[in-house]
Amino acid sequence: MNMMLNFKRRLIPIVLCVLTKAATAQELPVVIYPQPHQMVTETGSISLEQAFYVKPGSVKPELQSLLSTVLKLDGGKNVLPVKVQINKSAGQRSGAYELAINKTGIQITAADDRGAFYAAQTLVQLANGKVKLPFIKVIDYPDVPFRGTVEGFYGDPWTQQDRVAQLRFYGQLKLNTYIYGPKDDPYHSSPNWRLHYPEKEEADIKLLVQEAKKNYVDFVWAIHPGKDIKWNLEDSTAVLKKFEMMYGLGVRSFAVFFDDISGVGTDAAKQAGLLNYIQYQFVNKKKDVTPLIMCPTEYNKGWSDPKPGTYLDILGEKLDPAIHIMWTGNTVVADITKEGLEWVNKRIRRPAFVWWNFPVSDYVRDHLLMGPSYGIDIDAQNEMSGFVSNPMDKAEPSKTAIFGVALYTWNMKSYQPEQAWLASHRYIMPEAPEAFQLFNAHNSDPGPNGHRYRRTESVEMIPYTTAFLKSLKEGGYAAADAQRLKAEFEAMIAASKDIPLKSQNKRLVEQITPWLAQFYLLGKAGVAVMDLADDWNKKSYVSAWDKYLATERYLDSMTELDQKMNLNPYQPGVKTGSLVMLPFVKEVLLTVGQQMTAGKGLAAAGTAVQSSDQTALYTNNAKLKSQPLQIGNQSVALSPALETITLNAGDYFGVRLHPNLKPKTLQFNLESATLTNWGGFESSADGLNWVVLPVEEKKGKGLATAFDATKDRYIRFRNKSEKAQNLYLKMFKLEVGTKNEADNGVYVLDGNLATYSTFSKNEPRLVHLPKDFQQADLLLLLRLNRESITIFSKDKKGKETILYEGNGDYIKIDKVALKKVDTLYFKTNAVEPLRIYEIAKH
Ligand code: LOG
Repeated sequence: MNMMLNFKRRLIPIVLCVLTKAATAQELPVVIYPQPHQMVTETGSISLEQAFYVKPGSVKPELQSLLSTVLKLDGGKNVLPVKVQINKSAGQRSGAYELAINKTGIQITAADDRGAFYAAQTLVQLANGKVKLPFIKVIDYPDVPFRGTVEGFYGDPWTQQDRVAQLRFYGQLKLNTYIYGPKDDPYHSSPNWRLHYPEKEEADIKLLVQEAKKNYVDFVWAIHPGKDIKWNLEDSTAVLKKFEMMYGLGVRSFAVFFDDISGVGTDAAKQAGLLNYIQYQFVNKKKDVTPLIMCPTEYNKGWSDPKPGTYLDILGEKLDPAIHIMWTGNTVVADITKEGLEWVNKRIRRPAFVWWNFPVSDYVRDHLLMGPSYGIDIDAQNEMSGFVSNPMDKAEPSKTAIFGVALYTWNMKSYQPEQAWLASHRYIMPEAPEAFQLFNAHNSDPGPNGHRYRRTESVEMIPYTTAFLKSLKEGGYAAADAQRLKAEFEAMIAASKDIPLKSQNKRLVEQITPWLAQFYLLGKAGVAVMDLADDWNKKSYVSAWDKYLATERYLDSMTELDQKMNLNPYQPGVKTGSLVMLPFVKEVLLTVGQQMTAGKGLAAAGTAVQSSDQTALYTNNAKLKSQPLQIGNQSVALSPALETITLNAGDYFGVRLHPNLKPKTLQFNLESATLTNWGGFESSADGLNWVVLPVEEKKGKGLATAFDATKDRYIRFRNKSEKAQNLYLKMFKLEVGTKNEADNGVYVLDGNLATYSTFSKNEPRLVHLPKDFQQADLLLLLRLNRESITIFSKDKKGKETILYEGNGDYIKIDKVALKKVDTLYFKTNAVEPLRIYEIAKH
């Protein structure tokens, strides 16, 4: 699924096959985004000091104002004409145009006003930052008729300012479609889809429609009535009435969404009936409304009934052929392939209108998806009527991916994902393109998720991280790789400062701020860990331990930030570099750590954790089988899912706990009014014998506390009825504690630096030493935060002998001083917890 991309870091503008006949050596090649279908530059140019003339009234005002941003239109001597003609000869498709610049002036011939606007956009890109316009001939048109975005995610909808900025961006990149359908707008969906928008929202929408018009973008207003629609005349009329209200605000494009619903609303024939009704009663009557778009309930192959004559075939047969049907691909979040589209097109009897679920992040809210738009088939042009990207709730950062979608949908065959991505950085953040690129390169994979959708990340670094780790594990030190990696971590620190400092796009910076902060810490942790490896290689042990602790402090800060920022109830936290760079830092830390203690402790004793011991998801339900767990210090939760979950008879989901953990409280929200009529909570010690777990519950929400804390390891919810049932997995969270306050020795003598024992002022520690430790020189690896500790022994009468007092982290106690004692005692006045990582034989 993940095609590997080979990115070259190049920041000079990428030449996308431009035919440049006579560019002189000093001139940069002409680059236009999206790449025109034909563009020929000729010898000669016109100075931008030249005065131009547009015949009054010959062009639309928005075209006039666009042209005036780069051309002197105020007349003067020796003026050259700008001639604009609307003429079908320029191509049949809306947006097609021809642009010629030569010694007689500028000529634009376009299929429609949108085409003329696009010609002017091309002209603006030709002129921007230049002193002259090249003689040129451009023949251009879009490959996909409807191109743009669908604001169709869950979570905070975009703000008015975000949307205005998006519409302008679309105009510049020749995108013509913006579908308004944020799941969390109650007037788009249930319960309020039948109602008027409040005045303020109405005014905002009116303004947006105007802004969209100025940018030749169709503002498509979508309704999502399926959760509670009744298939009667009253509700059909309610939809029509709502559309009339929106029409009154200026909206001329409409959609009806039936995704993510259950119950009577999912009936294909009824849905088609409603859409056809709108087609006849509204669209056909209005004359100035663009083709209707509908999102089906079975909107991807994975969730479609494959049997002939079922849902998709019914839609295909019954839905008026003028109406578009949306499709997300083989799964909810998926690559778009020609074959995949062919499969659905046969059933729906028309080319699908692609709803691409990228870079949407509503199912992985702790990640940013800043990577290239790849996995979209450049042979699929004829299989689609439209292509819209569902973006992140963060509008500005989504532009990176949308830029790629603009290039892809305009000129598909020429589309190169990685080159488009490289170009996007300069286009979106011209003040700091290198920093933005570096940030994006390490913030692209969504992490493990229920949709099993993954992206490449940190591609350029993988050869270095792989080679370095391999050598490190074999006891070597790959110096050149180390140097490259350290430089990358340093660049990450610099980028995290450069972006906010230099970028003019304050909104973008604001929206990625938590990730920038996290990126900074990752850079710091990376530099520290590379220094650790270097010190270790040079046998500078004391300094190495210092670097070990420094790395860990940065990692701790990352954990802390992850627990404090972006606290949404779905996937809280802030992840960065989570596919390659962060695991690399942790792996180096662990590897050097193991080498520090290798052969010196009880390394072999019980460090390997049985996989059957690990806390894990426990389910037999197909839709949930990849649902990630959110494991915290004192909790284990299933990551919430956005869509309806159908549990077949006997289906269950829950968790299996590590044997050392005990369940305390289960909190759940499954949003089903009839939950306990058909399902129940259960617990078990072995996954075989189950007992009913009593719960306090109301409308699918509630808690359970009556656990057998010593025995219960499995906790689940099960459909006990005879038939399939629906629910929403909003929350399934178990508060847990540890069974036995573990013997400090377990953590301190395990030869594993990843585990440690903590202690502070009022909780002194003791560690029983095994026999072979009692007569050995000992090395103690601690973290004291510059506080001091006392380590002492006691004789039979309780008399204390101090073995160490001070604030060193790397402490040696020799066997002579130790005098064969079997217990070490630790005491501190520090308030913040201190750590004992390891006691090793030295
Ligand atoms: C929703 C959409 C959501 C997306 C990604 C469609 C047609 N509907 O699973 O609102 O943003 O997936 O989470 C969806 O994709 N449901």
